Amino acid sequence: MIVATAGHVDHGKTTLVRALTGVDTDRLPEEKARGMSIDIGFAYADLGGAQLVGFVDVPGHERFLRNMLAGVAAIDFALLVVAADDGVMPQTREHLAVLDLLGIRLGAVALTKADRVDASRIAGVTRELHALLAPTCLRDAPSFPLSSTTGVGIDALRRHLGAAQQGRAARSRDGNFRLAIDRSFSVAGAGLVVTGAVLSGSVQEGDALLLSPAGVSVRVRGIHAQDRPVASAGAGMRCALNLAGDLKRVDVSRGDWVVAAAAHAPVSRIDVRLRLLADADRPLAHWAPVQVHLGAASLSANVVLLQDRTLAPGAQAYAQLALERPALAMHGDRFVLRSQSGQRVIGGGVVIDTTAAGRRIARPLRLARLSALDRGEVGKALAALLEVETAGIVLDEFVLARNLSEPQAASLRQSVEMQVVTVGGSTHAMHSRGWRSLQDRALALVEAWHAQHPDSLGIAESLVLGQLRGEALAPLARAAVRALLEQGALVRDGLLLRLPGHRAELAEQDGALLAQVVALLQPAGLRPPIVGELAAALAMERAALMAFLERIGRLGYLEQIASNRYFLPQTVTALAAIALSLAQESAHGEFDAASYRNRSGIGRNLTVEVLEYLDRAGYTRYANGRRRMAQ
Ligand SMILES: Nc1nc2c(ncn2[C@@H]2O[C@H](COP(=O)(O)OP(=O)(O)OP(=O)(O)O)[C@@H](O)[C@H]2O)c(=O)[nH]1
Ligand SMILES: [Mg+2]
Repeated sequence: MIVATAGHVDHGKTTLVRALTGVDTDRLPEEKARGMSIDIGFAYADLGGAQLVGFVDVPGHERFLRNMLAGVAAIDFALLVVAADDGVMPQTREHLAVLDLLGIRLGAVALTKADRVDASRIAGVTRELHALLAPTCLRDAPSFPLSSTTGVGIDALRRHLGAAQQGRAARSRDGNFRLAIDRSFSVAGAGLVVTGAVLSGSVQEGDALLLSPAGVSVRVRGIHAQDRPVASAGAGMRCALNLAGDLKRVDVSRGDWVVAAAAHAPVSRIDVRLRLLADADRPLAHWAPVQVHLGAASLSANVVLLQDRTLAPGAQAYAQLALERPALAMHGDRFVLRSQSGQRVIGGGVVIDTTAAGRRIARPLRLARLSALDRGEVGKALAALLEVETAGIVLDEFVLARNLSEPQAASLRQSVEMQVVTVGGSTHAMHSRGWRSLQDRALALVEAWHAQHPDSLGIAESLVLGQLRGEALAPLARAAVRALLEQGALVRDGLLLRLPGHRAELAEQDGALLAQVVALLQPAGLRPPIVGELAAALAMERAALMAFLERIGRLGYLEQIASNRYFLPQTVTALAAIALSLAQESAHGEFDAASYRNRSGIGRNLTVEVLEYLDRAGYTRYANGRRRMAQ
């Protein structure tokens, strides 16, 4: 468990932490000289639980609010410190607002300096605090009148903290590891050490992680968790990690992260639910400049209001944060906003979506997405998102944004009514209803083609996929066609799709001439004769034969490879299969023209024509002298 102090300057936070733990968290010479905390300090105490309780002592002075915010980013328990003589002061309110924006429900009030006042004053301040806490997440926090100088009341608070630690359910270690760095330093002989709170997941000695957002690979040489050397640690602990790696040119500082590789996804726009504090001076305007505190990071940003033109004090709305530089954020992360002019806390909220914020999406769809994703229960959120995103979603993005573990993702796949399609390592999903209508639509397209072109063998697959593109993400559209082929609801002939019952009806003369052409093409295998040779063999005018081939080609009986070459559909299929097997055999899924020529044996010139045709037909993709399969 991690406990953080909060409260007005000089109200006795540091003295109380020392009374509870024996540790003076004011370590900087300047802090000692001024008798005032400047940066966050750390201490640990054994309160009878399996682990030590970690304390983060924050500075109360308004000038060091930024440090306070870095300290409370990932705490479990808030210890609001109020001096009984002073009572509620500005930073009492401001720190309480921060704790409320962060959604911290577990906490207690320490009424310090009780030795300086009488019982009626204690009762008065307690009443005032009760009213102050009532509208916040901390409304149930009990008060402990105490004196850190005489020691009266300290034991009662210590017992309460111990009981809170034991009564608290252990945090889940599911999901990717994320540690928000609040300090970083070099230790002679050991190298780089970073400390911070673990927001999610777990870490073991030897793990390969990334410094983020820089994206530098590191390895974990050693771990201290809650002040003790350990082999592994997880969410809800403060950790010090000794990191190895190529760190000479990296500048690691507060606000950076150490994360599992999968969680390294910096974004410069985040969609959020934002609340402006009721006591904010003025409404928040569109594009207002703000300071965003996220994890231990602090960044400049502008607020893009997605609903009304302004946000009134006390109101809540969906908005987008346009960050000055890329940062890490995940669904459910809390943030606090300060005004850039006054430096006051003005609001904060919850990260809802990091996956679509950078994309251009019409505002109504964005808002619909946000209210879908804003549902707490993950299955409900996914189901609602699939209703909104009728063309389907990249399921991997959803799983990552929620930081779900593999078993959690698997059970999600079971519980939500959707079609999941995995191609080439990425997973897409679509509502089951949408999946069925996508298939119906594909069938309807083929049927309509047959009705309009009774003499055509079928419709080009690329044409069907092109028509489906507006209704489904490309991998889902391709999968829908593939499913219909597997079910036998569609048949593929070369590059064409047709219904199994469809029989093309050619005029008698055309049928006879086609049979003669097929008889010449078939025995030639992968190197069929060119149009001039066919015309000579058939004793026909080249122009007349050309006109016939063009017409019959459009109907799908033959495929035009180059200006003077028509191939049988099955020849095209065989040529494409050679490309596929070359790509599959190579380590990087690529091949060059020379290896295609060797494998096919069709000679250099024809190889060029065939490969260019395969590019055009959408089978292969050319880049830098090599080709890979397009799908
Ligand atoms: N009489 C009395 N004095 C106290 C008590 N607690 C703290 N003090 C005194 O109050 C002064 C401020 O205490 P700190 O613990 O430094 O206050 P703080 O909240 O940490 O201050 P910042 O970190 O600067 O916000 C010190 O002189 C303490 O000795 C108490 O319970 N009784
Ligand atoms: Mg202090």
